[in-house]
Amino acid sequence: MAFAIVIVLLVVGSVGFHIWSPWWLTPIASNWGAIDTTIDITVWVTGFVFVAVNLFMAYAVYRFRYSAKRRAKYEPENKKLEWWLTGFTSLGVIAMLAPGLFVWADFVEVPDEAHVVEVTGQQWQWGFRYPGKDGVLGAADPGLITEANPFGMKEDDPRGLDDVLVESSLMHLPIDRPVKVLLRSKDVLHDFAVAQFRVKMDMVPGAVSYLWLTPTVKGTYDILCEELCGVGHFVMRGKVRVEDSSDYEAWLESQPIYADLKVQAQTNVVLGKASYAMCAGCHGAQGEGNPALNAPRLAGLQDWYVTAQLEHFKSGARGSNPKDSYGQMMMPMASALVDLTTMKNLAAYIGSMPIKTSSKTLFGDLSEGQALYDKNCSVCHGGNGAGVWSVHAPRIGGMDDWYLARQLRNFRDKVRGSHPEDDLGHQMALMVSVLEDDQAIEDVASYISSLNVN
Ligand code: HEC
Ligand code: HEC
Ligand SMILES: [Cu+2]
Repeated sequence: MAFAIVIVLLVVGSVGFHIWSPWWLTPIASNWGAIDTTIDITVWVTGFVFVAVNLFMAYAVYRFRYSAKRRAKYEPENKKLEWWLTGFTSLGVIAMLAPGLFVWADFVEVPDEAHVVEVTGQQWQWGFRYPGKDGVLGAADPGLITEANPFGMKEDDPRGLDDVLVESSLMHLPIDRPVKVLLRSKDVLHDFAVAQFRVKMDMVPGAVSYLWLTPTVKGTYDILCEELCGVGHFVMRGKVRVEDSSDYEAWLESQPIYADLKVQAQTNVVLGKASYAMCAGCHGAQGEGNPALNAPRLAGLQDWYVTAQLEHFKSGARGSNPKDSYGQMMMPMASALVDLTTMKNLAAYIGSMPIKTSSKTLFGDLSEGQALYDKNCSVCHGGNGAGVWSVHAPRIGGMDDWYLARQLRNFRDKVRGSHPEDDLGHQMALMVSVLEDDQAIEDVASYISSLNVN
């Protein structure tokens, strides 16, 4: 009897939990309402079967409970009942699967008027490529990827020259226009998923997969990677903004195209050296840094990292936090740099500075620090801290321990990496959570600083 009541409570509880659950589908923002319908059908079919089977079981437990007066009757075959059960089960299975086939047929058949956008996935970032005026993407190949050519563009393909290359995790889409999203991975398996669009698709290295949709509601939605792709999988986050056609066109117009980027990739170290005069007062003539002025060593930093930081200081993505007093010293310096070319020249000069070892100011436990570093940091920053370009992690090995510790505290305290445009800083801030206290920060900073990068 008690058992029968428990089963009934289980059914009532499950149905109640389903109705009052806070975890519902996100509001839909695309044309894929049909996908919700298939999910609803599945919930109705499985829900009905769940309730019916369990209530029947409760009834049977109660109705045929033990009684000394009753004898069991053995009845192995019941043709009629079996026909009914087989029929009902088949109907249920067909009801669950058939609608999905129709939706899938739509999902793989892209309307002719769809415009094309390419999404690239890599450990652990998103990138986007728009075809430009000609409406056609140029040929690209992951084998051609270098620091100067992060999208692996085929140089001699004229169709690629006007391609818009977006190296940020914010994707833009115009509202109410069908779009075919081409999916390309630069390294391992990833999966592009936007819950509000009800779409997801694997990205397979060596292949181009795709999906299509029509965004129907303006707003900004999360892009998640839904394929375990290494230690940084959980920080592989992007956003997609659905906006009016005019806003979208204006944004697209303001983005650099491949032909421009190709020119900018040619840097001039001599011009960079001349601009460096205004930096030397704080960072030292050789980029050796100056602890008294809180200015870190720059010699050893990679040019791509320096350019990115200067852009961030200029835009306020780094340094604008009211608690970031040191970053605020740097902001006006970056603002004085007129354009990206100036920054790239400066970065090229800084990248050419000879690396020196820094002096020791912290005395953390090196073996503790090494254990922390090898386990949590080396995948991105490299075993010896030299930095890894493909994941945008800069050189930290051999750099000033006081500066490293300060940055780690800044990441932890959300002084750095919390600005919405600072994707990489945000990624790093999530990584710092493994360092439990100031002691751990001191240990790991001491260890990193002791690494010999040369
Ligand atoms: C008034 C002193 C001052 C001047 C002048 C100055 N900086 Fe800085 N810079 C700083 C300080 C302080 C920091 C550290 C910010 C922090 O702790 O977040 C910094 C940080 C940086 C960083 C970030 C380093 C890293 O590892 O992330 C770069 C790159 C940089 N400066 C480049 C330059 C360049 C290039 C110039 C010349 C255009 C320049 N700085 C001029 C004070 C200065
Ligand atoms: C998922 C890859 C990843 C992992 C793992 C990672 N980092 Fe980073 N780290 C980055 C990236 C990317 C940046 C550059 C952030 C930026 O561009 O603003 C960075 C920046 C830093 C900086 C600032 C360097 C400077 O010159 O200002 C320090 C210090 C740092 N990381 C230390 C660590 C430590 C210590 C660990 C281990 C606890 C770690 N990182 C783990 C990706 C990673
Ligand atoms: Cu991924």
